[in-house]
Amino acid sequence: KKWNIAIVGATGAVGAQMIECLEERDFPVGKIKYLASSRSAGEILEFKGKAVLVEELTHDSFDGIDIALFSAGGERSKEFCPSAAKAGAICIDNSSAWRMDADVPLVVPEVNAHAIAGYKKKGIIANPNCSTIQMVVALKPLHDHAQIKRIVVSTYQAVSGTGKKAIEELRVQVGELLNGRPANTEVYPHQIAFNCLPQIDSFCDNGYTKEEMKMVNETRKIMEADIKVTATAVRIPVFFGHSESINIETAKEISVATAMELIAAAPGCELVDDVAEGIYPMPVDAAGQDFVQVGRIRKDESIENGLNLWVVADNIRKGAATNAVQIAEILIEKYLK
Ligand code: A2P
Ligand code: 11C
Repeated sequence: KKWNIAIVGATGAVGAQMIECLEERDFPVGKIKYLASSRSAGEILEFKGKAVLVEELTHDSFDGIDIALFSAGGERSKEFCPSAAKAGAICIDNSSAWRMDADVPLVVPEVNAHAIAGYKKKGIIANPNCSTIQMVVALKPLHDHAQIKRIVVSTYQAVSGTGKKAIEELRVQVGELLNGRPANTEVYPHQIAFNCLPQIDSFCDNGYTKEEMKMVNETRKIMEADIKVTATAVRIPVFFGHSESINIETAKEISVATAMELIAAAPGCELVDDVAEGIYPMPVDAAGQDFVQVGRIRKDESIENGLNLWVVADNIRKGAATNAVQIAEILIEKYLK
């Protein structure tokens, strides 16, 4: 059986990757529909070498669609997922719009694939924030073994997380500054080239950013555990691949050797940890890959049961598009056939 798919935000950074993931993974696509704003309507993109017209997203876009992959920003998801679901399309939404809704499952297949069953309530499945996805993929095997009590995480996030305009902003700023001209800033509140910004998204009343609070709340929902989480999210001038310095405190003791074995065997993880050889995860290596790379595993010697890890993944692939397509694969294999 083949499935009719809509990509909402097909012209965006994540939308383009969703298209590529469907092609690469040979997803059984019947009809494909590309949706974006009126600005891009009429553009021609491709699917498996065939031309596909980009259409304007409207409430009537979803007739005959089985699965709609949304990545056009939270406002569009809030407005259009209900219309898509009403028309019979199951929405897999990459925005933050529905993630914390109790009637919407928030899914990372390696961690809580069983939650997909909850799609029946609203016809929507939420794809977590990229920083959360890579963290829970790496921590799930450690939690199952030693029960994580607390997580302290600092992120080093690529500009592609903000979208295609931010990729362009970094590229242009680097050129301007290298040519002795001032950097023009539009997407970010400050220069991003040769800088780092301890602000991702806007600030909440508690002094944390929304991005930091997503890591707190989404992690607890996906892991289905009462884990304490505190986060600092930082934007750095890297194009693709988010990095994270993660400290965990566990209820039970866990040795570095056991942690390495668990990570090496865990679905979706790749152990990249041989410091004697200078081997550890880096965004330049993780970009273009689907594995979450984990390295620099070492004891936190300041507490009884603690570990430090360095975790890197392609934020557009596993952090967004790949995770969404994996959810769609499980949906058609387990629930829709
Ligand atoms: P468009 O290219 O027409 O603006 P990114 O995250 O890389 O910035 O991409 C955002 C995606 O969301 C793009 O595909 C963009 O389409 C789409 N989008 C933004 N605003 C709207 C809108 N009002 N209606 C439909 N799609 C939108
Ligand atoms: C970033 N994590 O890197 C963000 C992008 O909630 O889906 C994704 C925001 C989200 O800027």
